[in-house]
Amino acid sequence: RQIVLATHNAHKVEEFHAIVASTRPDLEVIGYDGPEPVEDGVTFAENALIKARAAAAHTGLPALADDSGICVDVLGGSPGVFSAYWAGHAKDAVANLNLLLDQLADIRDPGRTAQFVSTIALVVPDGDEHVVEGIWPGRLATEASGVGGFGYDPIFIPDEQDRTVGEWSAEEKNAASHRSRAFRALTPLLAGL
Ligand code: ITT
Repeated sequence: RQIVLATHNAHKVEEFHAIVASTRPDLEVIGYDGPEPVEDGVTFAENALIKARAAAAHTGLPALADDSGICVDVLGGSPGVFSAYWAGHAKDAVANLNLLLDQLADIRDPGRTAQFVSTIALVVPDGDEHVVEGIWPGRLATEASGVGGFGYDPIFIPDEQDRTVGEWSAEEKNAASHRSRAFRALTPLLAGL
């Protein structure tokens, strides 16, 4: 069964391929290079639905989209839906995480708590729509470390861990991440596909 993955983020593509291969190897995940809709939702769920609806309409296939980000408690949940552009319009991951480190420069543990959130929308062309969420709680490190993953991974330390996700292998991240948690929540809804 084919399913289209509505993302232009190569890191998400790689992670979804690995997560789907280990849980639903019968699903064939197809990339999406059609028009990119304007993501003007104010929640992860709205943006995930905008992306999945556009891909389902364009391809005629069931479509998955992930809208995700990091939510820092002391910042009231920011960067949240603005995670990709936190330091400006260019999607500059290093500038984004450096700005976040600066914003938390005066905050010590236990005040550095944060969570990664992944919201996945599934849109089936006949009209069925589902939204699920995966949350990965942790805290922000005081400096970046590691070259694994992408985005804020080099400054995020999951609960009960002492290394940033930047220092984890892809397999370790995919077994524990917000994205894999969201995908697990989606599994029963994929059963009919
Ligand atoms: P698409 O919209 O094409 O899927 P995007 O990167 O623009 O790609 P989002 O709008 O969902 O996707 O922004 C997600 C941002 O949140 C991403 O650019 C990172 O800054 C951050 N993020 C999400 N998941 C992450 C992860 O697993 N590790 C590190 N940072 C992550």
